[in-house]
Amino acid sequence: MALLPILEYPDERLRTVAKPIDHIDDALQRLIDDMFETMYEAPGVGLAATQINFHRQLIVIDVSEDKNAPLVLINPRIVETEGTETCQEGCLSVPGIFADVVRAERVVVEALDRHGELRRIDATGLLAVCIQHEMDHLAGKVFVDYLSPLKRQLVKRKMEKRHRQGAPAASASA
Ligand code: GNR
Ligand code: NI
Repeated sequence: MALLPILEYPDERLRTVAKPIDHIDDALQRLIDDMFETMYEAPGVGLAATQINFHRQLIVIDVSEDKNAPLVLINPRIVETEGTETCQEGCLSVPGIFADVVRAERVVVEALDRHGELRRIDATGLLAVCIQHEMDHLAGKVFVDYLSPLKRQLVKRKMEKRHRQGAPAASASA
């Protein structure tokens, strides 16, 4: 197992649109394990492959209290949404920044699990928020894209200053 470096905003590689995964092999299983290790260590409740500079449709999530409910989503597709909800979000690629984002309150998602089995997940609460946040990453989007241009500029300056000062990647400053 290994900890993977997490790309930080405004890194242009976070804008890459992920391609579907066409076969699940041993190398992918190892990558999934490394993504979980990286996510748990951060700590975070989700991690999209985009954030570790792997541009395929792969997400790991665990929103459980005890960190014992790992969820793998390969080639996820939202098949139903309902309502809206505002949640304060953070992101491992934008450490130390938190802001309200409006998203669907409920999403139904179809995705392959790590064994290639098609799963249907009916999500509300933090899981629904997290799935939408991670699927945005796969589409090259970051949650600060939902902020006003002024606030986003402020976040960009903060992050660039942080990088100039040589902050280690993925170390939260909150
Ligand atoms: O760890 C995370 N917490 C979180 C909190 C509110 C809304 C979304 C998230 S996802 C984030 C991890 C991350 O950056 N995933 O891409
Ligand atoms: Ni994120």
